[in-house]
Amino acid sequence: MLYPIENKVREVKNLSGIWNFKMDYNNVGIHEQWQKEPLKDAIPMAVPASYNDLFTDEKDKEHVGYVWYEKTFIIPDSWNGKRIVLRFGSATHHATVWVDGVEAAKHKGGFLPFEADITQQMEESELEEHRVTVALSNVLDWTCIPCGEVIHKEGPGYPEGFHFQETYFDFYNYAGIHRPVKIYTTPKKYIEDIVIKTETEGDRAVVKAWITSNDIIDTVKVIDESGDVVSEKAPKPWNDEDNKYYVEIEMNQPHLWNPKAAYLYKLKVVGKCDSYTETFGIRTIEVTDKAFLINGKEFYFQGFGKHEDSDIHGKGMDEALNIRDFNLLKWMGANSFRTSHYPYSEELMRLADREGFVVIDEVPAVGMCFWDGNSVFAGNRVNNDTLAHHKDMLADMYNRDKNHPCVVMWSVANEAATHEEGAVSYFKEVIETMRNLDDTRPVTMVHTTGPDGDKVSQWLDVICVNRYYAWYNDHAHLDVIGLQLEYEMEKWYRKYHKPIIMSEYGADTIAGFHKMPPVAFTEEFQCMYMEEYHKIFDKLDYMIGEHPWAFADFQTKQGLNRVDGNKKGIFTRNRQPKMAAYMLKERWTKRK
Ligand code: GCB
Repeated sequence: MLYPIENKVREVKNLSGIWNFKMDYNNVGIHEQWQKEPLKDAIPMAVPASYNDLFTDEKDKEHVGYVWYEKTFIIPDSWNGKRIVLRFGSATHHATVWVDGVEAAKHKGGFLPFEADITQQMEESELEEHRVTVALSNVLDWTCIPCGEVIHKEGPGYPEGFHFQETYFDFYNYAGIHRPVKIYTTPKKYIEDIVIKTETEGDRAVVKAWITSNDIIDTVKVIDESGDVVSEKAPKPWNDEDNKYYVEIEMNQPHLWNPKAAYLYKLKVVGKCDSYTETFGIRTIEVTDKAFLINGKEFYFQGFGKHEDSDIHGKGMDEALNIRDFNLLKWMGANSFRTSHYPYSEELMRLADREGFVVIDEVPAVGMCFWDGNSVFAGNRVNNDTLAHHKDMLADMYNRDKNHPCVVMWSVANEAATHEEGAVSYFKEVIETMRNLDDTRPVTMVHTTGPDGDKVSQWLDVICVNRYYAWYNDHAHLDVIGLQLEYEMEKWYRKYHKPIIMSEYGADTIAGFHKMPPVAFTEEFQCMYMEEYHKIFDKLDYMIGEHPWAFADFQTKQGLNRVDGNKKGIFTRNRQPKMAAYMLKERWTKRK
């Protein structure tokens, strides 16, 4: 799916701003067809944003079920004769969209874009002003990812109708229209999709592009950063299929996209009516038994698992926050991050391309593991619908992010119960699906299960492990970390002979807490904790990366282990440094 851009033949209208909003406390709106009329008693709501933290009342913040959004828009006369598309960057988690009361789109999954072609409706409508209505549900069950369950409890100890949304992941289940809503135009004959792959040999590169278009494509140009057309070629029909074109463009001495030294080319596809310019980078990726190579050079991942999370906005896309985060990453010498635990906004991914951050792109498959020994893959939890949705989300993630040079690896899940028998066929299919979608990037999965129990890593290229020695077990005994870490990593390596990234390790730390000698939750302890890990990373040559958990403190559901959120951030939620930020800066800026 292409990102909406403006050019001489395409226009974009951004519907971000204040929308009408209504809580559907009793979840009756769908039945009563609220979309038929303008919402009654609506209140103002910001888009993009999570709605939860904008309220003052817990009933609103924690509501389980539907909320409704509405906005009016105008289609200018100058758009007559154009194709008109309504596009949501994301709506968390499940949305039905109506335009003037007529269903335009239905989408399941809260972290990827979807769109609706509303051309015909707009052409046939005589209304001056149109109304988009969205019914949005935050309910998670076992048919979607992330999985969840609405728990109902009754009996003498519970008020009538007592229920709540249970989640099995460690971030707050923010909901809302989290990313921009746009209406864009294309000519009626239009370019639908472009897939770009690059290959290099010596100081030459080949850029291959597959174009889906019902417009006749005349030419494809490669444009460098100074705006010069470095190459141009007419594409050929591809496989004699209608609407498909293919072109191969050779380039001499191309500039490579390198980590922290990005070089971005543009591929301009020019049709008879439409044109689209996609950004791409030229870089290679290779994985050996001990290394991850970008452009033939060993790459060591130093960076973070992050979250889209901030005060007030929740998971709402925030360009200022994205810039601040990237500046902090640069300041401390980080070169990479994982989109734990769901694909981040397109705007952030475009920024990562430009700033040269290396990204492990993760699908929202988080929470497929119970810590109490109960099974997730047997019985009536994960089922065929979950698998189908998981595969859909892989396809949507690939279709959205395929041309980003920043994406060097796909992560198909975080912390699934890969020790269970039922996980074997499930993940075999998930990993195969990812590989069938993309033959250019390695595939990983982030583990909690240890090497003895794991049954799926034979199909992965890189092993990612999350570990909290001396935190959740042997709490605060720093002297066990080195021994336990080395013992486990050796086991992983002996079993699979694949490179390993420590994709999470960390200790909750309250900014401003200090103690001598250090104790858990102090800033000193967080530094010492990570230093124990680093000694082992530096010793094992198959360790190819360290991503402390987490970049910044973030909101979670309430729990005995969480004092207003997860405090493992190296930065506070407000993006100010804890002591560990300086420790990591010292380590990462020295390491090259
Ligand atoms: C994990 C999860 C992450 C949690 C973290 C923690 O393994 O992947 O989502 O926030 O542990 O702090 O417990």
